[in-house]
Amino acid sequence: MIGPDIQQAQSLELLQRMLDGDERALSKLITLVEYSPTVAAEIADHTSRRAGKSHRVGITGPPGAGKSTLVDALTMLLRSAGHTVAIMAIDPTSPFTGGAVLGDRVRMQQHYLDRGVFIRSIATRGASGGLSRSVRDIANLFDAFQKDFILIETVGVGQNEVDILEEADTTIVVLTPESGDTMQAMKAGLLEIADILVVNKRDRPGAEALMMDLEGMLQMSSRQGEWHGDWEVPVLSTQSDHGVGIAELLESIKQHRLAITESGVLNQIRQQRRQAHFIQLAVEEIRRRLQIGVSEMSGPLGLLFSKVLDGELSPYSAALSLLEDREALAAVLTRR
Ligand SMILES: Nc1nc2c(ncn2[C@@H]2O[C@H](COP(=O)(O)OP(=O)(O)O)[C@@H](O)[C@H]2O)c(=O)[nH]1
Ligand SMILES: [Mg+2]
Repeated sequence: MIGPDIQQAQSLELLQRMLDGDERALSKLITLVEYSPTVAAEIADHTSRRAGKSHRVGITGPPGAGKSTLVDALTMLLRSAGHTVAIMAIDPTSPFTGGAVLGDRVRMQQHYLDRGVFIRSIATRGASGGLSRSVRDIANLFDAFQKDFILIETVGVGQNEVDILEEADTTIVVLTPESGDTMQAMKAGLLEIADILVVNKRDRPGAEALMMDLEGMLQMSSRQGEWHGDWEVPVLSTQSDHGVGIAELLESIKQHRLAITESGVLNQIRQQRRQAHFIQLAVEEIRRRLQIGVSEMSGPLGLLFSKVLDGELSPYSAALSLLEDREALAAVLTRR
């Protein structure tokens, strides 16, 4: 067990080395940040001042749709255009999908030899303080490290994915002509969050029909709103394992970035993200302090809380009177 002071000194030293361009320091820092929200908090001021340059691209879609293959092809193209890339692969810890991850690793191995690419897997389980917390903090590290593009590949389709994709500036939803995908993605609300729709495996039968279905769904969907500016979601097709359609995809990503930058939407989503993050952290901290206060059962809060336990006060009115009782509230909030 390392003491908190040593840990803090260590993380600040690693941070300095990382900011000087040391990839090994970046790697160690990611591990620290992933497992310790405290470390993440300690370095956050330093990283957030330097963040904002990277473009964050989220790639989601059902397992087997070809997300990893697509990320791979996109990375090669980005590298050949001289951009630096960081890849965050959300690793499922489920035994059912474990095999696919191994395949991803082998394929992505080629990029490990390339210093312009940094690859990191993030476990879906074990991340302290939640997966979205880790993704956000690690993306900020990549950003501070001045990567041009951060590609975030999620595992599948679900609420977890939607939460993670809050971090993305551009969200790509990958589907295939294979049956079942589309309905599942629709149910998970993926069409609502897509900035670019990709039909991968266009060499397979049904690709054209799927593209037309998607076009139709987009026309009917309610997603056109101020949030997305006047960006029109394109439906593209790719054959990722042969690099087909990837140049068009990259062009579309760049156009989306340009559109949201010029319309001010990028700035707006980044501010909303910071606001949501601020509220979330404040609420978590207040909850933590309140919990300590409640468990100690002393002072004005203890008095109030014992009335709740006895049934003399309902939790409703106790909660409201706590907020109106300055003394009790101060006793809670100033606790550490
Ligand atoms: N036929 C065909 N197969 C593809 C294409 N893209 C990827 N694949 C294959 O689909 C399988 C799943 O791909 P993967 O990238 O691991 O999917 P992920 O689970 O979404 O990350 C792999 O065997 C790929 O080689 C494509 O465009 N056409
Ligand atoms: Mg994958």
